[in-house]
Amino acid sequence: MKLYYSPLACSLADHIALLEAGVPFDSERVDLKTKRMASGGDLHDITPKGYVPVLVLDGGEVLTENIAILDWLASQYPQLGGTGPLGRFRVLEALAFVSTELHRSFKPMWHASTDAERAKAVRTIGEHFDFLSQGLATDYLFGENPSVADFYLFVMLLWAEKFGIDVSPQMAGLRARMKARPAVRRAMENEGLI
Ligand SMILES: N[C@@H](CCC(=O)N[C@@H](CS)C(=O)NCC(=O)O)C(=O)O
Repeated sequence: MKLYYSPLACSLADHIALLEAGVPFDSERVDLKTKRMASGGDLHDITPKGYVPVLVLDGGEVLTENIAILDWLASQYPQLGGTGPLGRFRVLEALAFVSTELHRSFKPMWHASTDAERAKAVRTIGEHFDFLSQGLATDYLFGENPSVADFYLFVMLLWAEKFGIDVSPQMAGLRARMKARPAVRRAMENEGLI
């Protein structure tokens, strides 16, 4: 398997998942502005979508879209997924929320935008984190072990930290617990974040 990633991009969730699973994999860094890969190639040669994450499977199939990649990883390494009859769907529900609500809300923070757009984004992001905090009584979203949804949420919590957005004690606690995990430290070291 080979993961194409960019430091602190949403592909960090997949990077963490692979290291948490403890499986061998290759990875290659991509410059998102130029689409140049560390080896010198162009990301468009791997996928015409031109964004990360991209996971190339051992059979050569190219998998894109974070929800699909993370769900596929959880299907291969069940310790990264949910449990019980609705387990997979609760994790997918959380992945979709993180992707289509939280991740999308950060766009004005990363791209050219007005002060008003950024202020609105900060409010919306805060509401989404508060929603996830409600009733969160366990260390991670689905119990005492993290799932792929926690890995994606963690990236959003790192983005909140980067942009100085306050989060609830529950979200701050989840972020701190994630940061303390050896696989998370390794992923962040590999990406040059620590
Ligand atoms: N729909 C994609 C979006 C992924 C995405 O937004 N990737 C960002 C990094 S977090 C990216 O590569 N942006 C560069 C670009 O779109 O040119 C997914 O859910 O995987």
